[in-house]
Amino acid sequence: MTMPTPDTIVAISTPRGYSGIGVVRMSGPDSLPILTQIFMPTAADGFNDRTAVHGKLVDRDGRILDDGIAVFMRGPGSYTGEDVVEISLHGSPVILDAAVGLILASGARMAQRGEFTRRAFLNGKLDLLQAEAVVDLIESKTEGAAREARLRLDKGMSSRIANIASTLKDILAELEAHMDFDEDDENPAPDPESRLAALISEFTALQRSVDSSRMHRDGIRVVIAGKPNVGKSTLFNTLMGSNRVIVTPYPGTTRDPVDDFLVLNGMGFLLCDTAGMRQEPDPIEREGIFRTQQRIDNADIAIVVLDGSAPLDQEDEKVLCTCREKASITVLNKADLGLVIDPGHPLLQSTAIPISAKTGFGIQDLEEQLRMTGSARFSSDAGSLLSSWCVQPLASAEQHVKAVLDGLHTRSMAPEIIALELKKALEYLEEITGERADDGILDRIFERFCIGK
Ligand SMILES: Nc1nc2c(ncn2[C@@H]2O[C@H](COP(=O)(O)OP(=O)(O)OP(=O)(O)O)[C@@H](O)[C@H]2O)c(=O)[nH]1
Ligand SMILES: [Mg+2]
Repeated sequence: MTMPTPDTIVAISTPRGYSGIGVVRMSGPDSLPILTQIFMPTAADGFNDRTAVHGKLVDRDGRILDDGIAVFMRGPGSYTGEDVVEISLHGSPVILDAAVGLILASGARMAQRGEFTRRAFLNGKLDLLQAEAVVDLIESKTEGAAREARLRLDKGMSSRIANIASTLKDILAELEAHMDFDEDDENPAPDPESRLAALISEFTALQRSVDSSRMHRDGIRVVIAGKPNVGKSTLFNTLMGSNRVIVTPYPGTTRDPVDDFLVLNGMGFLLCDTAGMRQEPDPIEREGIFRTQQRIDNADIAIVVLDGSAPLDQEDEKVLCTCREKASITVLNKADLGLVIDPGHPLLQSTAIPISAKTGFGIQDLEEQLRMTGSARFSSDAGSLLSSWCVQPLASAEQHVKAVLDGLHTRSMAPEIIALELKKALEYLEEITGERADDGILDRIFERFCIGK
Protein backbone atom coordinates (compact mmCIF):
# COMPACT_ATOMS: atom_id res chain seq x y z
CA MET A 1 0.00 0.00 0.00
CA THR A 2 1.38 3.41 -0.89
CA MET A 3 0.94 6.40 1.42
CA PRO A 4 -1.07 9.26 -0.14
CA THR A 5 1.09 12.25 -1.07
CA PRO A 6 0.55 14.85 1.67
CA ASP A 7 -0.90 18.18 0.70
CA THR A 8 0.49 21.51 1.85
CA ILE A 9 -0.93 23.01 5.02
CA VAL A 10 -0.77 26.55 6.39
CA ALA A 11 -1.54 28.24 9.71
CA ILE A 12 -0.65 31.27 11.78
CA SER A 13 1.70 29.88 14.44
CA THR A 14 1.66 32.85 16.82
CA PRO A 15 -1.26 33.83 19.10
CA ARG A 16 -3.98 35.95 17.55
CA GLY A 17 -3.70 39.63 18.43
CA TYR A 18 -1.41 42.58 17.84
CA SER A 19 2.29 41.92 18.30
CA GLY A 20 5.75 42.90 17.07
CA ILE A 21 5.90 39.96 14.72
CA GLY A 22 3.63 37.09 13.74
CA VAL A 23 4.63 33.87 12.05
CA VAL A 24 2.85 32.05 9.22
CA ARG A 25 3.94 28.47 8.72
CA MET A 26 3.56 26.07 5.80
CA SER A 27 4.42 22.39 5.52
CA GLY A 28 4.20 20.12 2.50
CA PRO A 29 5.57 19.65 -1.00
CA ASP A 30 4.29 22.99 -2.37
CA SER A 31 5.71 25.13 0.44
CA LEU A 32 8.64 26.44 -1.59
CA PRO A 33 6.74 26.96 -4.90
CA ILE A 34 4.03 28.88 -3.00
CA LEU A 35 6.66 30.97 -1.19
CA THR A 36 8.24 32.00 -4.48
CA GLN A 37 4.81 33.18 -5.72
CA ILE A 38 4.00 35.40 -2.76
CA PHE A 39 7.34 36.56 -1.36
CA MET A 40 9.86 38.64 -3.33
CA PRO A 41 13.38 38.36 -1.88
CA THR A 42 15.30 41.62 -1.58
CA ALA A 43 18.59 40.00 -2.69
CA ALA A 44 18.93 38.08 -5.93
CA ASP A 45 20.10 34.73 -4.55
CA GLY A 46 16.62 33.40 -3.67
CA PHE A 47 15.77 30.81 -1.02
CA ASN A 48 18.40 28.46 0.33
CA ASP A 49 17.80 25.76 2.94
CA ARG A 50 17.72 27.20 6.48
CA THR A 51 18.66 30.72 5.42
CA ALA A 52 16.72 33.77 6.54
CA VAL A 53 15.68 35.81 3.51
CA HIS A 54 14.43 39.38 3.74
CA GLY A 55 11.74 40.29 1.22
CA LYS A 56 8.24 41.55 0.50
CA LEU A 57 4.87 39.84 0.73
CA VAL A 58 3.04 40.63 -2.51
CA ASP A 59 -0.48 39.86 -3.71
CA ARG A 60 -1.38 38.58 -7.19
CA ASP A 61 -1.49 42.13 -8.58
CA GLY A 62 2.03 42.80 -7.34
CA ARG A 63 0.88 45.03 -4.46
CA ILE A 64 3.19 44.98 -1.45
CA LEU A 65 1.31 43.91 1.71
CA ASP A 66 4.24 43.82 4.13
CA ASP A 67 7.91 43.05 4.37
CA GLY A 68 9.43 40.36 6.56
CA ILE A 69 11.75 37.38 6.83
CA ALA A 70 11.13 33.98 5.24
CA VAL A 71 12.98 30.78 6.09
CA PHE A 72 12.77 27.65 3.97
CA MET A 73 13.63 24.33 5.67
CA ARG A 74 13.98 21.42 3.33
CA GLY A 75 12.54 18.05 4.40
CA PRO A 76 13.33 15.62 5.90
CA GLY A 77 15.57 17.78 8.11
CA SER A 78 12.67 20.03 9.17
CA TYR A 79 10.29 19.87 12.19
CA THR A 80 7.60 18.00 10.25
CA GLY A 81 10.00 16.05 8.06
CA GLU A 82 8.48 17.80 5.02
CA ASP A 83 9.48 21.01 3.24
CA VAL A 84 8.59 23.77 5.71
CA VAL A 85 8.42 27.55 5.30
CA GLU A 86 8.10 30.10 8.08
CA ILE A 87 7.38 33.72 7.24
CA SER A 88 7.77 36.34 9.99
CA LEU A 89 5.69 39.42 9.28
CA HIS A 90 4.43 42.37 11.32
CA GLY A 91 2.10 40.93 13.94
CA SER A 92 -1.19 42.35 12.73
CA PRO A 93 -4.11 39.95 12.28
CA VAL A 94 -4.99 41.79 9.05
CA ILE A 95 -1.54 41.17 7.52
CA LEU A 96 -1.26 37.59 8.78
CA ASP A 97 -4.78 36.76 7.50
CA ALA A 98 -3.87 38.29 4.14
CA ALA A 99 -0.73 36.12 3.96
CA VAL A 100 -2.73 33.00 4.80
CA GLY A 101 -5.34 34.02 2.19
CA LEU A 102 -2.63 34.27 -0.50
CA ILE A 103 -1.22 30.89 0.47
CA LEU A 104 -4.67 29.24 0.42
CA ALA A 105 -5.34 30.78 -3.00
CA SER A 106 -2.09 29.18 -4.18
CA GLY A 107 -3.35 25.69 -3.34
CA ALA A 108 -2.55 25.05 0.34
CA ARG A 109 -5.24 24.23 2.91
CA MET A 110 -5.72 25.33 6.52
CA ALA A 111 -3.93 23.11 9.02
CA GLN A 112 -5.94 21.35 11.70
CA ARG A 113 -5.04 21.46 15.38
CA GLY A 114 -1.61 19.94 15.95
CA GLU A 115 -1.31 18.91 12.31
CA PHE A 116 2.32 20.06 11.98
CA THR A 117 3.30 17.90 14.95
CA ARG A 118 1.06 15.05 13.74
CA ARG A 119 3.00 15.09 10.46
CA ALA A 120 6.27 15.13 12.42
CA PHE A 121 5.00 12.03 14.27
CA LEU A 122 3.87 10.28 11.07
CA ASN A 123 7.25 11.03 9.48
CA GLY A 124 9.10 9.51 12.45
CA LYS A 125 10.55 12.83 13.67
CA LEU A 126 9.17 12.24 17.16
CA ASP A 127 7.16 9.54 18.87
CA LEU A 128 3.78 9.91 20.55
CA LEU A 129 5.23 10.57 24.01
CA GLN A 130 7.43 13.33 22.62
CA ALA A 131 4.47 14.81 20.70
CA GLU A 132 2.60 14.99 24.00
CA ALA A 133 5.61 16.59 25.65
CA VAL A 134 5.40 19.34 22.99
CA VAL A 135 1.83 20.25 23.94
CA ASP A 136 2.61 19.97 27.67
CA LEU A 137 5.55 22.34 27.17
CA ILE A 138 3.37 24.88 25.35
CA GLU A 139 0.65 24.69 28.01
CA SER A 140 2.94 24.56 31.06
CA LYS A 141 1.80 26.91 33.82
CA THR A 142 4.91 26.70 36.02
CA GLU A 143 8.68 26.60 35.56
CA GLY A 144 8.72 23.09 37.01
CA ALA A 145 6.13 21.84 34.50
CA ALA A 146 8.04 23.44 31.60
CA ARG A 147 11.32 21.89 32.72
CA GLU A 148 9.71 18.47 33.11
CA ALA A 149 8.05 18.59 29.66
CA ARG A 150 11.32 19.76 28.09
CA LEU A 151 13.13 16.75 29.57
CA ARG A 152 10.43 14.44 28.26
CA LEU A 153 10.79 15.95 24.80
CA ASP A 154 14.40 14.79 24.90
CA LYS A 155 13.12 11.20 24.85
CA GLY A 156 13.57 10.24 28.53
CA MET A 157 10.30 8.35 28.61
CA SER A 158 10.39 6.78 25.18
CA SER A 159 13.73 5.15 25.89
CA ARG A 160 12.36 3.57 29.07
CA ILE A 161 9.49 2.02 27.15
CA ALA A 162 11.92 1.04 24.38
CA ASN A 163 14.14 -0.71 26.96
CA ILE A 164 11.22 -2.84 28.16
CA ALA A 165 10.29 -3.63 24.56
CA SER A 166 13.87 -4.56 23.76
CA THR A 167 14.07 -6.99 26.71
CA LEU A 168 10.81 -8.60 25.59
CA LYS A 169 12.09 -8.87 22.01
CA ASP A 170 15.33 -10.50 23.19
CA ILE A 171 13.41 -13.07 25.24
CA LEU A 172 11.07 -13.71 22.33
CA ALA A 173 13.99 -14.24 19.95
CA GLU A 174 15.67 -16.71 22.35
CA LEU A 175 12.39 -18.55 22.78
CA GLU A 176 11.70 -18.78 19.06
CA ALA A 177 15.25 -19.98 18.40
CA HIS A 178 14.73 -22.69 21.00
CA MET A 179 11.37 -23.69 19.51
CA ASP A 180 13.07 -24.17 16.12
CA PHE A 181 15.49 -26.70 17.69
CA ASP A 182 13.00 -28.67 19.76
CA GLU A 183 14.23 -31.68 21.64
CA ASP A 184 17.79 -30.38 21.17
CA ASP A 185 19.83 -30.79 24.36
CA GLU A 186 22.64 -28.64 22.94
CA ASN A 187 20.31 -25.66 23.02
CA PRO A 188 19.03 -25.29 26.63
CA ALA A 189 15.64 -23.67 27.18
CA PRO A 190 15.93 -19.95 27.88
CA ASP A 191 15.22 -18.87 31.44
CA PRO A 192 13.84 -15.36 31.30
CA GLU A 193 12.25 -15.35 34.77
CA SER A 194 14.59 -12.88 36.47
CA ARG A 195 14.51 -10.49 33.51
CA LEU A 196 10.70 -10.58 33.41
CA ALA A 197 10.49 -10.04 37.18
CA ALA A 198 12.68 -6.93 36.81
CA LEU A 199 10.26 -5.64 34.19
CA ILE A 200 7.38 -5.90 36.68
CA SER A 201 9.14 -3.39 38.99
CA GLU A 202 9.70 -1.11 36.02
CA PHE A 203 5.97 -1.31 35.19
CA THR A 204 5.14 -0.32 38.78
CA ALA A 205 7.48 2.68 38.62
CA LEU A 206 5.90 3.77 35.34
CA GLN A 207 2.37 3.54 36.76
CA ARG A 208 3.46 5.78 39.63
CA SER A 209 4.73 8.38 37.19
CA VAL A 210 1.23 8.82 35.72
CA ASP A 211 0.03 10.56 38.88
CA SER A 212 3.07 12.83 38.96
CA SER A 213 2.45 13.74 35.36
CA ARG A 214 -1.04 14.99 36.19
CA MET A 215 0.32 17.01 39.13
CA HIS A 216 2.99 18.63 36.96
CA ARG A 217 0.52 19.53 34.25
CA ASP A 218 -2.57 20.59 36.20
CA GLY A 219 -1.07 21.41 39.61
CA ILE A 220 -1.14 19.45 42.86
CA ARG A 221 -4.75 19.29 44.07
CA VAL A 222 -5.01 20.91 47.50
CA VAL A 223 -8.34 20.99 49.32
CA ILE A 224 -9.01 23.33 52.25
CA ALA A 225 -11.33 21.48 54.61
CA GLY A 226 -12.82 22.15 58.02
CA LYS A 227 -16.07 22.75 59.88
CA PRO A 228 -17.99 25.98 59.10
CA ASN A 229 -16.62 29.41 60.09
CA VAL A 230 -13.06 28.32 60.94
CA GLY A 231 -11.64 30.65 58.24
CA LYS A 232 -11.21 28.38 55.20
CA SER A 233 -12.30 31.03 52.72
CA THR A 234 -10.20 33.68 54.46
CA LEU A 235 -7.20 31.36 54.16
CA PHE A 236 -7.98 30.68 50.49
CA ASN A 237 -8.02 34.45 49.79
CA THR A 238 -4.81 35.03 51.77
CA LEU A 239 -2.95 32.28 49.91
CA MET A 240 -4.25 33.53 46.55
CA GLY A 241 -3.48 37.14 47.46
CA SER A 242 -6.96 38.27 46.38
CA ASN A 243 -10.55 38.56 47.55
CA ARG A 244 -11.61 35.68 45.32
CA VAL A 245 -14.26 34.10 47.59
CA ILE A 246 -16.91 35.41 50.00
CA VAL A 247 -16.05 35.64 53.69
CA THR A 248 -18.71 36.38 56.32
CA PRO A 249 -19.08 35.83 60.08
CA TYR A 250 -21.97 33.45 59.36
CA PRO A 251 -21.32 29.68 59.37
CA GLY A 252 -22.33 28.00 56.10
CA THR A 253 -21.23 30.86 53.80
CA THR A 254 -19.40 28.75 51.19
CA ARG A 255 -21.56 26.27 49.27
CA ASP A 256 -19.91 25.34 45.95
CA PRO A 257 -16.23 24.35 45.87
CA VAL A 258 -14.09 27.10 44.26
CA ASP A 259 -10.75 26.35 42.55
CA ASP A 260 -7.86 28.61 41.66
CA PHE A 261 -4.29 28.07 40.50
CA LEU A 262 -1.55 28.98 42.95
CA VAL A 263 2.18 29.02 42.12
CA LEU A 264 4.69 28.77 44.98
CA ASN A 265 8.36 28.86 43.93
CA GLY A 266 7.61 27.42 40.51
CA MET A 267 5.39 24.63 41.88
CA GLY A 268 1.73 24.66 40.79
CA PHE A 269 -1.18 23.96 43.15
CA LEU A 270 -4.87 23.76 42.31
CA LEU A 271 -6.27 25.21 45.51
CA CYS A 272 -9.88 24.43 46.42
CA ASP A 273 -12.06 26.23 48.99
CA THR A 274 -14.95 24.10 50.20
CA ALA A 275 -18.19 24.26 52.18
CA GLY A 276 -17.73 23.72 55.93
CA MET A 277 -18.55 20.20 57.10
CA ARG A 278 -21.10 19.84 59.88
CA GLN A 279 -23.86 17.56 61.06
CA GLU A 280 -27.51 18.24 60.26
CA PRO A 281 -27.06 20.86 57.57
CA ASP A 282 -29.99 22.24 55.54
CA PRO A 283 -30.62 20.56 52.13
CA ILE A 284 -28.57 23.13 50.14
CA GLU A 285 -25.65 22.90 52.54
CA ARG A 286 -25.89 19.11 52.44
CA GLU A 287 -25.18 19.18 48.70
CA GLY A 288 -22.23 21.52 49.37
CA ILE A 289 -20.84 19.10 51.96
CA PHE A 290 -21.29 16.20 49.53
CA ARG A 291 -19.14 18.13 47.04
CA THR A 292 -16.59 18.90 49.75
CA GLN A 293 -16.29 15.19 50.42
CA GLN A 294 -15.69 14.51 46.71
CA ARG A 295 -12.95 17.16 46.60
CA ILE A 296 -11.29 15.67 49.66
CA ASP A 297 -11.37 12.21 48.06
CA ASN A 298 -9.73 13.51 44.88
CA ALA A 299 -7.19 15.81 46.56
CA ASP A 300 -3.46 15.11 46.70
CA ILE A 301 -3.11 17.16 49.89
CA ALA A 302 -5.69 18.37 52.44
CA ILE A 303 -5.22 21.47 54.56
CA VAL A 304 -7.37 20.82 57.62
CA VAL A 305 -8.38 24.14 59.16
CA LEU A 306 -9.27 24.27 62.87
CA ASP A 307 -10.28 27.34 64.84
CA GLY A 308 -7.29 27.39 67.20
CA SER A 309 -8.99 29.94 69.46
CA ALA A 310 -11.68 27.44 70.54
CA PRO A 311 -11.43 23.88 71.91
CA LEU A 312 -11.58 20.93 69.52
CA ASP A 313 -15.09 19.55 69.14
CA GLN A 314 -16.75 16.54 67.50
CA GLU A 315 -17.10 18.29 64.14
CA ASP A 316 -13.35 19.02 64.06
CA GLU A 317 -12.64 15.40 64.96
CA LYS A 318 -14.85 14.24 62.10
CA VAL A 319 -12.94 16.38 59.59
CA LEU A 320 -9.60 15.16 60.97
CA CYS A 321 -10.86 11.59 60.66
CA THR A 322 -12.05 12.14 57.03
CA CYS A 323 -8.58 13.39 56.05
CA ARG A 324 -6.61 10.82 58.05
CA GLU A 325 -5.74 8.68 55.02
CA LYS A 326 -4.50 11.68 53.03
CA ALA A 327 -1.29 13.65 52.97
CA SER A 328 -2.55 16.51 55.13
CA ILE A 329 -1.42 19.65 56.91
CA THR A 330 -3.35 20.86 59.96
CA VAL A 331 -3.50 24.56 60.71
CA LEU A 332 -4.73 26.25 63.89
CA ASN A 333 -6.32 29.41 62.52
CA LYS A 334 -7.29 32.59 64.39
CA ALA A 335 -4.04 32.44 66.36
CA ASP A 336 -4.38 36.25 66.69
CA LEU A 337 -7.23 35.59 69.15
CA GLY A 338 -4.97 33.39 71.31
CA LEU A 339 -4.52 29.62 70.92
CA VAL A 340 -6.39 27.19 73.15
CA ILE A 341 -5.53 24.03 71.13
CA ASP A 342 -2.09 22.52 71.72
CA PRO A 343 -0.30 22.18 68.31
CA GLY A 344 0.92 18.76 69.49
CA HIS A 345 -2.59 17.54 70.48
CA PRO A 346 -2.77 13.70 70.14
CA LEU A 347 -5.78 13.89 67.82
CA LEU A 348 -3.77 15.83 65.22
CA GLN A 349 -2.03 13.74 62.58
CA SER A 350 1.18 15.80 62.77
CA THR A 351 2.21 18.97 64.54
CA ALA A 352 -0.25 21.70 63.59
CA ILE A 353 0.87 25.09 62.26
CA PRO A 354 -0.54 28.10 64.13
CA ILE A 355 -1.68 30.75 61.62
CA SER A 356 -3.90 33.74 61.29
CA ALA A 357 -5.48 33.90 57.86
CA LYS A 358 -6.66 37.38 58.83
CA THR A 359 -3.29 38.94 59.76
CA GLY A 360 -0.99 36.71 57.65
CA PHE A 361 0.78 35.28 60.71
CA GLY A 362 2.24 31.81 60.00
CA ILE A 363 1.28 31.84 56.31
CA GLN A 364 4.92 31.54 55.21
CA ASP A 365 5.32 28.43 57.39
CA LEU A 366 2.21 26.97 55.80
CA GLU A 367 3.48 27.73 52.28
CA GLU A 368 6.80 26.07 53.12
CA GLN A 369 4.99 22.99 54.41
CA LEU A 370 2.85 22.91 51.26
CA ARG A 371 5.95 23.00 49.06
CA MET A 372 7.59 20.21 51.07
CA THR A 373 4.49 18.00 51.04
CA GLY A 374 4.06 18.74 47.32
CA SER A 375 7.66 17.76 46.52
CA ALA A 376 7.24 14.50 48.40
CA ARG A 377 4.22 13.65 46.25
CA PHE A 378 6.05 14.21 42.95
CA SER A 379 7.99 11.50 41.24
CA SER A 380 11.64 12.48 41.60
CA ASP A 381 12.16 11.14 38.12
CA ALA A 382 11.52 14.34 36.16
CA GLY A 383 11.36 13.76 32.42
CA SER A 384 9.93 10.28 32.94
CA LEU A 385 6.23 10.96 33.30
CA LEU A 386 3.33 9.38 31.49
CA SER A 387 -0.16 10.67 30.70
CA SER A 388 -3.26 8.99 32.02
CA TRP A 389 -4.15 7.47 28.63
CA CYS A 390 -1.02 5.29 28.98
CA VAL A 391 -2.41 3.59 32.11
CA GLN A 392 -4.56 1.09 30.23
CA PRO A 393 -2.00 -0.15 27.65
CA LEU A 394 0.67 -0.20 30.36
CA ALA A 395 -1.53 -2.31 32.65
CA SER A 396 -2.39 -4.67 29.78
CA ALA A 397 1.28 -5.11 28.86
CA GLU A 398 2.07 -5.84 32.50
CA GLN A 399 -0.76 -8.38 32.68
CA HIS A 400 0.67 -10.36 29.76
CA VAL A 401 4.17 -10.30 31.27
CA LYS A 402 2.72 -11.48 34.60
CA ALA A 403 0.86 -14.30 32.83
CA VAL A 404 4.17 -15.48 31.35
CA LEU A 405 5.85 -15.28 34.76
CA ASP A 406 3.05 -17.35 36.32
CA GLY A 407 3.29 -19.85 33.49
CA LEU A 408 7.05 -20.18 33.94
CA HIS A 409 6.61 -20.57 37.67
CA THR A 410 4.13 -23.41 37.39
CA ARG A 411 5.76 -24.79 34.22
CA SER A 412 2.24 -24.92 32.80
CA MET A 413 2.68 -22.77 29.70
CA ALA A 414 3.71 -24.07 26.28
CA PRO A 415 6.50 -22.04 24.61
CA GLU A 416 4.11 -21.09 21.79
CA ILE A 417 1.72 -19.53 24.31
CA ILE A 418 4.59 -17.72 26.06
CA ALA A 419 5.65 -16.28 22.71
CA LEU A 420 2.07 -15.19 22.04
CA GLU A 421 1.77 -13.50 25.44
CA LEU A 422 5.08 -11.66 24.95
CA LYS A 423 3.97 -10.45 21.51
CA LYS A 424 0.74 -9.11 23.03
CA ALA A 425 2.71 -7.24 25.71
CA LEU A 426 4.87 -5.74 22.97
CA GLU A 427 1.82 -4.60 21.03
CA TYR A 428 0.54 -2.66 24.03
CA LEU A 429 3.93 -0.97 24.50
CA GLU A 430 3.90 -0.01 20.83
CA GLU A 431 0.52 1.67 21.42
CA ILE A 432 2.21 3.97 23.92
CA THR A 433 5.10 5.01 21.69
CA GLY A 434 2.70 5.34 18.77
CA GLU A 435 4.10 2.58 16.57
CA ARG A 436 0.69 0.97 16.76
CA ALA A 437 -1.57 3.75 18.08
CA ASP A 438 -5.06 3.85 16.61
CA ASP A 439 -6.57 7.01 15.14
CA GLY A 440 -8.73 7.53 18.25
CA ILE A 441 -5.67 7.96 20.48
CA LEU A 442 -3.91 10.13 17.89
CA ASP A 443 -6.99 12.38 17.57
CA ARG A 444 -7.27 12.72 21.33
CA ILE A 445 -3.64 13.77 21.68
CA PHE A 446 -3.44 16.12 18.72
CA GLU A 447 -6.78 17.79 19.58
CA ARG A 448 -5.01 19.25 22.61
CA PHE A 449 -2.72 21.26 20.35
CA CYS A 450 -3.35 24.74 19.06
CA ILE A 451 -3.64 25.42 15.35
CA GLY A 452 -0.20 26.22 13.96
CA LYS A 453 1.76 23.71 16.05
N1 LIG B 1 -9.74 36.85 64.24
C1 LIG B 1 -9.72 36.12 63.15
N2 LIG B 1 -10.84 35.94 62.45
C2 LIG B 1 -10.80 35.17 61.34
C3 LIG B 1 -9.61 34.58 60.89
N3 LIG B 1 -9.88 33.88 59.77
C4 LIG B 1 -11.19 34.04 59.52
N4 LIG B 1 -11.75 34.83 60.45
C5 LIG B 1 -13.14 35.25 60.54
O1 LIG B 1 -13.96 34.10 60.70
C6 LIG B 1 -15.21 34.27 60.03
C7 LIG B 1 -15.43 33.12 59.07
O2 LIG B 1 -14.47 33.17 58.05
P1 LIG B 1 -14.61 32.38 56.69
O3 LIG B 1 -13.34 32.49 56.00
O4 LIG B 1 -15.84 32.81 55.97
O5 LIG B 1 -14.83 30.92 57.25
P2 LIG B 1 -15.15 29.57 56.46
O6 LIG B 1 -14.44 28.48 57.15
O7 LIG B 1 -14.90 29.75 55.02
O8 LIG B 1 -16.70 29.40 56.72
P3 LIG B 1 -17.81 28.60 55.87
O9 LIG B 1 -17.70 29.02 54.46
O10 LIG B 1 -19.07 29.02 56.49
O11 LIG B 1 -17.54 27.16 56.07
C8 LIG B 1 -15.12 35.62 59.34
O12 LIG B 1 -15.76 36.58 60.15
C9 LIG B 1 -13.65 35.89 59.25
O13 LIG B 1 -13.32 37.27 59.24
C10 LIG B 1 -8.42 34.80 61.68
O14 LIG B 1 -7.32 34.32 61.36
N5 LIG B 1 -8.54 35.57 62.79
MG1 LIG C 1 -16.11 29.66 53.37
